[in-house]
Amino acid sequence: MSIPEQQWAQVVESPGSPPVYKQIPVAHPGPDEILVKMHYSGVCHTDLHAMKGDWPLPSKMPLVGGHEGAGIVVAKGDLVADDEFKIGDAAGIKWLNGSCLSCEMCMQSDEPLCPHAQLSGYTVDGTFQQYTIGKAALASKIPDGVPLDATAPILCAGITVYKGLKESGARPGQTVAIVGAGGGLGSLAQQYAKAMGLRIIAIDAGDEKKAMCESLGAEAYIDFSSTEDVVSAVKSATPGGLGAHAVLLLAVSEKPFQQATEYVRSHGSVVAIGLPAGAFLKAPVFTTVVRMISIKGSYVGNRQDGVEALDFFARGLIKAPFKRAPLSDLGKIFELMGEGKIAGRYVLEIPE
Ligand code: 8ID
Ligand code: ZN
Repeated sequence: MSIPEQQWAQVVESPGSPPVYKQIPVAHPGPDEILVKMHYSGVCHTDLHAMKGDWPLPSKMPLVGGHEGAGIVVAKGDLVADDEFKIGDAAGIKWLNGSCLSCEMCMQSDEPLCPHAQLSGYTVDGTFQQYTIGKAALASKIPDGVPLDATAPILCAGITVYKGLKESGARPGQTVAIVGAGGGLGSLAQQYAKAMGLRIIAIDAGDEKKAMCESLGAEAYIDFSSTEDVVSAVKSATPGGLGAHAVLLLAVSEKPFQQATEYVRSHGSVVAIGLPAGAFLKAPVFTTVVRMISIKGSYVGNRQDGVEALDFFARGLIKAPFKRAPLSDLGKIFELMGEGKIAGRYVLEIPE
């Protein structure tokens, strides 16, 4: 397999400037790394945060973004055994590109919390290019026979919401309110929630997202842009009007992060996953205590969460809509995403 010296990539030159589609050199994998020829990459709202530079976490610049990459291994370092990855294997590059595997966090399978974690499309170049490098230990094995385009969004959105649902502690038959249900994470959250036997209240805006949420399994759709009292609307959509057993916060705006404890059921949990810039979680101490509400964050997933989320998908339980577009369209997709106009996920076709 011949690997070129140069490749097409979307490059953000400085924070806040749109990506530039241009040729850059192909990198060579280190001893513990694989080089993956990208076939598809999902576009996550995290990539837009990275472009804007709106998080309190410095990124590399210039930056090739992207962290939902599905493709084929075309080269690997000497330390990568064949039972890890062989040339020709399908592989996924995720947000967690690499971690030290020896710190306390890594030792207890909290790799995303490793202080030395390397992040695809943030601290190292990501999947908006033809050839991406990943540490073999953290790259995902993609199960045989699954389509690589639909697999791409599983690699961040799918794993993240699957982990978030587990962290919520919600049990089969209970109700989860999904805030930002019409977006990339939200569309997958509904499918995972359904597969896990949960009942779903979807919260987002507009009729296109309403239709999508209803087709994905939501029992109720609450349009935050036209509903005067979202809190009462969520409560009245739950059995007994007691509120949702769990709330998954996936929105990229602060308000729902302040509001969720008002419609979560007593002894329920609020799981923050979305990362709106500069936002704060806020809840009254009194009601949080006397209603025994848990508020927690959830951040991507560990290696086993990845295996499990991909397995749900490979078994045909997860079918979320996505739109395909060429890699050259990334700038336009960022604009639509910033305006909240994307129902589901965009998946970029990486040129051969
Ligand atoms: O590990 C993590 N915690 C993790 C992993 C991946 C992504 C966190 N994220 C973060 C992203 O960085 C981003 O901040 O999750 C957030 C959502 O990512 P996404 O699903 O890729 O974004 P999207 O497709 O743009 O969807 C966001 C949805 O939120 C809705 C929008 O209409 C859109 O459909 N929304 C907004 I903005 N305000 C809302 C509100 N008040 C709302 N929905 C309900 N109520
Ligand atoms: Zn992501």
